[in-house]
Amino acid sequence: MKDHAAVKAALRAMRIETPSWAYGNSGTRFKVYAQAGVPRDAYEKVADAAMVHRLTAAAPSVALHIPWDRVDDYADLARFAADQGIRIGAINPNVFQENDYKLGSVCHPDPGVRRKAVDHLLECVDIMDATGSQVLSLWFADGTNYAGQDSIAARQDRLADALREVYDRLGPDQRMLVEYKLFEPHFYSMDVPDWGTSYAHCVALGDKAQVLVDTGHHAPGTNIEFLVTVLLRFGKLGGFHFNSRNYADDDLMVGAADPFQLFRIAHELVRADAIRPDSGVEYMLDQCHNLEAKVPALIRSVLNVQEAVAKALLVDADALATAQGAGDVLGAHGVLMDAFSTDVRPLLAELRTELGVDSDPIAAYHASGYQQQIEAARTGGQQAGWGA
Ligand code: PSV
Ligand code: MN
Repeated sequence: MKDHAAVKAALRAMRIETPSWAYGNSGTRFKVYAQAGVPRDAYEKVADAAMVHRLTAAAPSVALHIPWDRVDDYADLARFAADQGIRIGAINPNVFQENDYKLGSVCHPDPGVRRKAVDHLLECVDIMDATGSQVLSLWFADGTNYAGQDSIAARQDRLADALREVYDRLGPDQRMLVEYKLFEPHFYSMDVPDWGTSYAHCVALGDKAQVLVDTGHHAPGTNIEFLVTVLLRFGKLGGFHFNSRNYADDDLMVGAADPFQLFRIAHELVRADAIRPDSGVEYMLDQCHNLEAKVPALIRSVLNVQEAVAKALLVDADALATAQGAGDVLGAHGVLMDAFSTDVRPLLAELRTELGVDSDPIAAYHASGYQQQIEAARTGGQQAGWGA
């Protein structure tokens, strides 16, 4: 087992980004349940994200989704974030919520719609410039529902052209991450359905393009730690959208459905020394809290990631290598399971005390009065969300 000081040092450095949209109302296609105190604009979302960071000391940035988080002055929003002790993280363009995008965005058969979509992506690079963000996080809802509906090949060409134009606009310190998703909203073909498609486009584009792995975007049974390992090997793992799923893209709290899977992914990340903030791998959450209160759910999610990573950091790498080299199947598996079975909560509590935050951030949230404060203050106006 690694010594605890080294484990704590690695965890102290690790950064987890929360998504602005997880602070808003969400639900399913059947119903969005509104919650009291939900933010009404990007500033209130940033304030909530800052609260998560104040209590965890581990979530110093918040991702924006445009136009959900449109403001008049992005530099001002970035200043507000800095005043609150956090910064603006990835910028996520939204090219899926307008009627024009029914048949796609950058892959749409109509060049006029493609132009509109690419212009929005370029606008998001301007927002990166204004906020200091270094990550453009791309996800395309593009795809088709029926065989023959459109040319799969032509759509790939259109995708490549659009990505190229946006890639060429990126500054020297900016990157684009290309997220894939097996299905939804389309059910016959998606234009970026898997990590192979994303990887191939990123390789063609160059070093500033990398793959984003959303843990909810795979076929059931996919070995996510395997593809993470391959992407790491080729320097093409740009980051994660962490969440957990039981069925499809459930967007439940990370580590809730399958903590062992999260640990297995974390083990590969630790092995590749990719937990460091300068590793180039972005640790972002992408979740929807349909039933549970948003801010404590995001705190819980940050803690869940830390628990998985702490266990992965505890893996005895020497013992594992020895057992693997000797072909000791049960011994090697046992080394991993020993780490997974360790209760890391005392170690994390100790770390938090050293960092000057409460050893139990969720209890600290409930004791803080913040929830009552936002519920009292955020009345009137339009709550952020998917139509509550
Ligand atoms: C798509 O399902 C996705 O994972 C993308 O990252 C979007 O930006 C996000 O969800 C919207 O909630
Ligand atoms: Mn995602």
